[in-house]
Amino acid sequence: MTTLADYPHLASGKVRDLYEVDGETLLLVASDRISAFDHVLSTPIPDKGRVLTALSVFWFGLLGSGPGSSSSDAAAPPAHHLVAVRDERIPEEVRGRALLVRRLEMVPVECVARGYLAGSGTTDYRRDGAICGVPLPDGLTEASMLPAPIFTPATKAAAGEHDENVSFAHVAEQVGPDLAGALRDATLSIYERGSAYAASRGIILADTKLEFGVDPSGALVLGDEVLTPDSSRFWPADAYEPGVPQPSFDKQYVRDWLTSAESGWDRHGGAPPPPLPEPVVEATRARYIEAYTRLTGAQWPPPM
Ligand code: PZK
Repeated sequence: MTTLADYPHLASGKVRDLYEVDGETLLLVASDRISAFDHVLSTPIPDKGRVLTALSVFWFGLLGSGPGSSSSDAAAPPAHHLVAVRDERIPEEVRGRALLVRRLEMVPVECVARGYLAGSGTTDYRRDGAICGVPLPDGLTEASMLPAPIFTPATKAAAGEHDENVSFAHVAEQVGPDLAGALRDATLSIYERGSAYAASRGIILADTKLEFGVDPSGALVLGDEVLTPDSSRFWPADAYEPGVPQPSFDKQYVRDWLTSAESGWDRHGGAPPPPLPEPVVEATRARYIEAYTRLTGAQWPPPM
């Protein structure tokens, strides 16, 4: 029997953990932890790790081109790193919320595509009239649709810091112009496919962050989790209203409660957030499951 303790721990993010299975293979484990306002909350959301993992698997399938596929066809999406989600090598304790993936040489660029104005994009637009050096027309407002999707890369910050938006020229200096161009093309192509599909299911994919790696043959490969609520902004299309911040599909109950008088928490006061009340946990869990069922059209839970 395999247990997680059999695998060397490589890294942990706020809500995910990475282990080494062998020289070519890693295990990417999604926890039930949730973050809000830059804090990891002390209360887990049951099934969140399984929902995000199942969504990633769904998107890898929809985007196509798994390991072994050729990238010589210019129209084809890049290969992805997913090897298996049901496999003997996945310990039972994390089965359903872990991806077995091909080990890559990761490219140290956060590859963001934006179709709408939100978050740091809004901040940068108001200050510069541009995001990551990409000029935008006057007159846009919070949550506006952009004239066309844009590539807005960022460099991964140290723990506790925010990623820093950078220009395409900066990425080209960092990784070379050919790889920079390939990252931009792949990011925009995945955003176009993903957002078109999400729109058909009543969900606006406002933006998304992707990570890529390079395999031993030098091919660009899509890594990490893809098009999940933790890496993307999902907005319910039927409530879309430019001019105001859009409610988050998944975390809005958490944010609303944490900023309400009832929580007693001051998000700027430096103290950790309090535990979530059970109704907020349950409503949030239901939202994650709804994101999965709405996007995939499948039932929850997926067959294991
Ligand atoms: C890799 N991360 C980010 C994710 C963490 C850190 N296929 C791959 N090959 C090699 N390295 C990575 C991947 C992927 N995906 C991903 N860091 C390295 C990350 C989750 C938890 F701590």
